[in-house]
Amino acid sequence: MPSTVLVGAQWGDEGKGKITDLIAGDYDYVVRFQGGNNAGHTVIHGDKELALHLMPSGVMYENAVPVIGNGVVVDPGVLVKEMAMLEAEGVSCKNLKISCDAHVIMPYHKDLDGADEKRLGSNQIGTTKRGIGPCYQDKMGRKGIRIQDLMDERIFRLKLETVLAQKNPILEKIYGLHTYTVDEICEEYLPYARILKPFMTETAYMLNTALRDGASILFEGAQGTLLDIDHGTYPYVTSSSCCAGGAATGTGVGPARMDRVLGIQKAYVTRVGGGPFPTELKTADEGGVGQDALDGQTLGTIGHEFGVTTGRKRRCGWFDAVIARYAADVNGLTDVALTKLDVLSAFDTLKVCVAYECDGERYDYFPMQQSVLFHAKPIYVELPGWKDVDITGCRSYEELPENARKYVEYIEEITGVPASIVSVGPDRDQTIMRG
Ligand code: 2SA
Ligand code: GDP
Ligand code: MG
Repeated sequence: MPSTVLVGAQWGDEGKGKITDLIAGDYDYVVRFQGGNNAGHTVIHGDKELALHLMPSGVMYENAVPVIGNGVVVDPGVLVKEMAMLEAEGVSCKNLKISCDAHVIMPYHKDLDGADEKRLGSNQIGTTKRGIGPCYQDKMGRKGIRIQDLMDERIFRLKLETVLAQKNPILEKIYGLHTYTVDEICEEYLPYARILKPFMTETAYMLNTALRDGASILFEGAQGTLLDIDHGTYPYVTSSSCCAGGAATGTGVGPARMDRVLGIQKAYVTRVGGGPFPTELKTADEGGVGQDALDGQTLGTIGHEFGVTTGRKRRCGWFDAVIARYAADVNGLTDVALTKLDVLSAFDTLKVCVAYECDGERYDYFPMQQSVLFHAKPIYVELPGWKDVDITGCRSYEELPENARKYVEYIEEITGVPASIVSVGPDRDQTIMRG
């Protein structure tokens, strides 16, 4: 198996968990490279749905070593709970490796995430309030605390003292929040350190050595291209590098070692949180009207579009080829998995956005200025659907109704990327592999 980078090609929740879980058994290592427990990846275990936030989806296979790379931000309390949940479900976490260089989410990061959002008022990003942004800020500001610091009480206390001398006045005077002592943080975090210490690893060395020995790696992205700190709809983004390039910096494996970049894209689009979304179909409770509101409602209801981490309702819209082409470029996608095609069985007619229009200008490519994206009107092509034909039982491409195949092929044609996988349901076996 060649080493593969798997990334979200839209705004997250494209079904990365399902596809990672599906193919992880073919790899020796499955590595998360960015984000933290803002992610919510759904995998099916027996007849149960499990939500993974920090654990790489490869944990479901005994032969695939799950790795939390240096680019991830780790809330140790969440990780310990997730490991306990998995063990209780009969999923062993004994092979987990956690990078010694991954940064640790501290209690004040979570406080500041919530408080920052409040201060933004109507311009809120809509973060998951898990402390992700503030933790990455400290990493870049060179005052972060890493997993290796957490494992050494003397260093942990020293670093905390320095950082709290700066954080406490900010927490108290600017945000009116309570302050922390070194002792109270140690009391909460050191027991986690004791549990996690056996898993701490020099993961860059481990992965590169494994590659030299012929091993294969699946790099599991979280969130998605349009939420990337550089390439996304800034500032309505997360604080990490969700695109394929992040797999290199977030693991210490060079890009030449990555053979395939698999984008995961839904057959329609969703987004959680604020920010522009040209093909959005606002539902009545979001202020939408008419057929668009009904179609948005149908996508959300049939697709069960609710956040896996926060339970928030996801905004829904038609497939957007402009962002798909952009995702193909900024990730260098070799192929895509087109997911949730079954959800579109609810419609008579399907719309695909092929370009935008703004102030009399046509945009076939992702516009340079975000103000254009905010005001862009989608230019749609309508395609006939396959209404009420249940495709969840289709296991080969030929079994799909003709209009479903035409929809897949139209998307391939206008985005220029082959759909090597088509997903027709949440279960592992509800998948069509196209050779
Ligand atoms: P943050 O918390 O700083 O990363 O939030 C910044 C933006 O990134 C979005 N974001 C996400 N979007 C989709 N899915 C995510 N994971 C969860 C899921 C989301 C949930 O799987 O459903 O449960 O709400 C995720 N994580 C971050 C976020 O909405 C902000 O727009
Ligand atoms: P991720 O963040 O990209 O891993 O995606 P999430 O797990 O947050 O959201 C995707 C949701 O869609 C989950 O509930 C999956 O079980 C579900 N899902 C994945 N693929 C399909 C599919 O092809 N059809 C349907 N109906 N559901 C799917
Ligand atoms: Mg998700």
